[in-house]
Amino acid sequence: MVNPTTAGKFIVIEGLEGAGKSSAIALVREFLTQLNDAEPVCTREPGGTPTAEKIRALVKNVSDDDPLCDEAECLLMYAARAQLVANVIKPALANGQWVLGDRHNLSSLAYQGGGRGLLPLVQAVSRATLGDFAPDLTLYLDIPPQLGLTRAADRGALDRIEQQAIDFFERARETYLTLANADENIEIIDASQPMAKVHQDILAVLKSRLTA
Ligand code: Z5A
Repeated sequence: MVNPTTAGKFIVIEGLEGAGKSSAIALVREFLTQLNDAEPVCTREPGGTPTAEKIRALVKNVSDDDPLCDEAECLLMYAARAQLVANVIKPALANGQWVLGDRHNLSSLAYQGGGRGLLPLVQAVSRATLGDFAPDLTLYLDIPPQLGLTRAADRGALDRIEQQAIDFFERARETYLTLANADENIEIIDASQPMAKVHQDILAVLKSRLTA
């Protein structure tokens, strides 16, 4: 069982760029607030604590004369996550609060594991830093990379990771789907649909998983 000693639950939204995580998070936040009569603690990854936010700035804006190697990128993602889990997520859950995460471990498995081809390293570091700690429910917003990147580009300049070649995102998506299909705590939402339909599907999952 996940988080056996806590009353709060950890809900995570995942997906490639442009999948619509921002509006999905607003919707889920509203749902959880009504469900529990209390706002969930909202986190984002990488980031969410002062130290983890410094790591976020580091991985997103790397200087050209000292490119970040893939292994360092992976370890920095886990350094940020370890801080967030220890100092924010676990204390909130232990306090009976619900936590709503913008990305979590599945992002590292998909991006660094699938995209960068570092799955054995990611799995080893994940085990070493998180043990069997995992979200109670993850909504994976599935979108073809080309469509997601077009949406993300319409929103503004792309960052370092967003500028990867399309096959990087194809591999990340494949990993997301493989892992989601093997885990009953991950629900796949078709995020290529119009936003109203995506939100309808999200609400249906939340109702059946959290209020049944
Ligand atoms: N990363 C990693 O590599 N490893 C890890 O372990 C972790 C993260 C945790 C974080 O960047 C980067 O770090 C991310 C993965 C990597 N990078 N990449 N590439 P971030 O936090 O800055 O960005 P993000 O996580 O990718 O999220 P975002 O950009 O804030 O959200 P989004 O889901 O990608 O997109 P959105 O803003 O919600 O939507 C994009 C646009 O599409 C927007 O204008 C919407 O109005 C529109 N949209 C959304 N849904 C629809 C539908 N259904 N129809 C039409 N238009 C829509």
